[in-house]
Amino acid sequence: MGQTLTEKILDDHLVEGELEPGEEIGIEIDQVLTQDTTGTLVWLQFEALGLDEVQTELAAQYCDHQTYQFDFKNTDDHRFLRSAAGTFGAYFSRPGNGICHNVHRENFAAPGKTLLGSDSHTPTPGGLGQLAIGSGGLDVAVAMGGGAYYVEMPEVVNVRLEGELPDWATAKDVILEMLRRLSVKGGVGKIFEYTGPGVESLTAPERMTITNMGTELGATSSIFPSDEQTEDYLERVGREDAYEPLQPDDDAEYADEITIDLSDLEPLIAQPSMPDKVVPVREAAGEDVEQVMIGSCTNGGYEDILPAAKMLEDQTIDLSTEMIVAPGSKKASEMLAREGWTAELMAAGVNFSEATCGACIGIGHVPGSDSVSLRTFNRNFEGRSGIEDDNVYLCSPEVAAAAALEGEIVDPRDLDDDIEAPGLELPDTYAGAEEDIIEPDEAVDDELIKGPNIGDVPLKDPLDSHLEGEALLKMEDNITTDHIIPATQDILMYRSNIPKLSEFTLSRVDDTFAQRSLDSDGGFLVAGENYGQGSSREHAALCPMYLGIEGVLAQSFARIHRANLFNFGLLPLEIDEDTYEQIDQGDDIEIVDDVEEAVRSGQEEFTIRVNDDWEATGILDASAREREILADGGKLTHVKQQYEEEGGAPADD
Ligand code: MIC
Ligand code: SF4
Repeated sequence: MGQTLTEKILDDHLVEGELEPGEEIGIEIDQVLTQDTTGTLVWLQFEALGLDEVQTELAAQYCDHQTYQFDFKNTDDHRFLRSAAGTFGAYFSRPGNGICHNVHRENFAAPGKTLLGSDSHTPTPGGLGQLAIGSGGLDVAVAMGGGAYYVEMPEVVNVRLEGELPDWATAKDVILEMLRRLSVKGGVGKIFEYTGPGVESLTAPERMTITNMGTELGATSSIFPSDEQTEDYLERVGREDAYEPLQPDDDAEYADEITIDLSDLEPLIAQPSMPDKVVPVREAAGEDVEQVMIGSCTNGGYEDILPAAKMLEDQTIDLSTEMIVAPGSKKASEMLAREGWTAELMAAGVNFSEATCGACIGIGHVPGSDSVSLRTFNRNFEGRSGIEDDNVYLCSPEVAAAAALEGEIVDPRDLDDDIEAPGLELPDTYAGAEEDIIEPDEAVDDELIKGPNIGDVPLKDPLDSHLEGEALLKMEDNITTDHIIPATQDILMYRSNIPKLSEFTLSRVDDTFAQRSLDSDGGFLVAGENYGQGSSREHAALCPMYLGIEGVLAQSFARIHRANLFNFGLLPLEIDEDTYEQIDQGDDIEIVDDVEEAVRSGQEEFTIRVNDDWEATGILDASAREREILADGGKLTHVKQQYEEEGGAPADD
C-alpha cells in the first residue's frame, strides 16, 4: 500500500511505535525552534536536565513576541536567551529580526526534515514539505537534548485542491474556508495533507499561510508536497541546496478527504471572537473599522504586504481609520523599504512597526474601546488584542487594505474600478537583515546570564494515591490558553518567574481564582470541550500546578495543552456531558481510586465522587509513557531519573 507524504517523513524518523492512527509514536527531531516567551523555560529546563549541548541538526532561538522591551524583564529575557544559545549551541535571531516562523522559513526550513517548536504555529514550513509540529517547551528541551518526540499518530486527511484562485481570493481564504467547514476543533488528532491539481498554482508563501493557520483547526500539523514551487522559493531565499522533491504515493490511503475548488472561493472574514466564525466579506460589509493591521506569522510576509501596498499606491486611507503594518521579518521590512513600498504606504497614511508579534497578543496597538479592528492575523480570541470586549476580525491583506481605504468592511470586488486586483508577486531574491542571526560558532556569550526576574522551574511531587479537593473553577467550551495565562504585556514579562506569573492564572475568567487556589489544599478545574486550545505555552499547565491544582476534568482537551498537563503532572480526566453539567463550581471532588497505582497500572476508568453524594466516571486515555510521566510528578523529574539510570545519556524513553 502506498504512503501519504506524512507517513513517508514519519517513517524516516520513527524511533518507536507504529504508524497507526491513535497509537503513540516516537520520532527523531532534526530541527527545533523556540521563541522569547516560551524559550526561557526551554533553556532553564535544558539546564535543569543537566544537558550541555544541542544535539539536533539545528536549533534556533528567536526573539519576536515582546521586542519593544517595555520592561527590563523582557530585555533580560532576551539577554538570557542569547547567552543560552551561545552556551548550548543554537542560532540566535536578534530581537526585532522577525517572527520565528517567518525567519525560520526564510533561513532554515527544509523539505523532508522534522521540526519541533515551542510555538503552536510551528507547522508553518509544512508549506515547504517539512513535517513541523508545535509542542510545549519541555518537549523541545528534551528533543534538543537528543530525545525522541512522542505524539499520537494522527489521522492523515487529504485536502484535495482543484481549480485556481480567482482575483481577490487568496490563500487566507483557503484556510478560512477550512475553518468555516471544520471549526476550531475540526483538526484535533489530524494532519491535513494538501494534494490535487490546485496545489501547483499556489506559491510556497501562500501554502505557508495555509499551513500556519491549520493550527487554528486544532490540527497536529498541515503539509504540502515539495515540488517546483518549493524549489522556486528555496532558490529565491538562496537555499536551493535544501530542495528535495517529495510527494505522497499515487495509491496513498487517507483517513478522510475534503475537496476545495479554489475557483469557487471568494474573500472571507472571521468575525469576533473565534477564527471559525467565518462568513463571506459581503455579509459583514458596512461595519465601521477604526484599525487595520497587516502582519503576523500568517500574513506578514513580503508577499502579503506588497499587494496591500499596490492597492494603496497613490491613495489615502480613510480619515477615521488607522492602519499599521508589522512585517513578519526584518528581511521583508528591509526589502519593502529598499524598493520604495514603505514610502508609498507611509504616504497613504500607514504606520510601520518593527518586525514583531506585538499586537497579535495585545502588545501595542490595542484597539480602542467599542471599536472594530481588522487584522490579517490568525487568532481573534476575545481579549487577546489587549482589551476585554474587543471586536477583532481576521482577513486577507487585500480585504484589510480595502477596509483602510473605505473606513469600513468592504469586499474588495466592490471597490472602485481603478483599484485592480494586485495578484501575488515574489521577489527575485529575498535579501536583507543578513547580520541579524548569530551562528553558534560566532556566539557572543558562553555562559548563562540570568537577570533578577529569571527564576527556577518549580517541580511537582510524585502523584499522590489520594486526590481530593474543590472544583475551584467551572469553565465553558473552547477555553484558550490566552484565558489560562494571558500573553498581554503586563503579564508576559513574568514568563520566566513562575511564582509571580501564577498570580494571573485564569484571571480573565475569574480574578479570585489564583488566591482561592493557594488558599485551598489542592483542587480541580472543570471545563467543557477543547480545553486549552490555542498556544503551546506550557505556563498554562505549570502555573495551575504551582497553585496546587491536582487535575482537570474536561469533556475534551486540545492536543498541545493535554501533553503539557502530563508534562507538569496534572491528571487530565475526560468526563461526559452529563457529568460536566452536573458538577458545580465549589463541589467537593474525590478520585476514589488509588490514583498513583491506577495511573501506573494502565487503568482507564476512574471513579469521581462528588460531594460524597454521587459518582461519575473519568477516563484517562494515556500511553504507558505518559502514565509514568504523570505518576513521577512530571516530565522533568521523569527524564532526570532516566538520565541517572542511563548514566546521564541525553535520551528520552
Ligand atoms: C500565540 O500565538 O498565542 C503565541 C504567543 O505565539 C503562543 C506562544 C506563547 O504563548 O508564547 C503560541 O502560539 O504557542
Ligand atoms: Fe506571534 Fe501571533 Fe504568530 Fe503567535 S500567532 S507566533 S503571537 S504572530
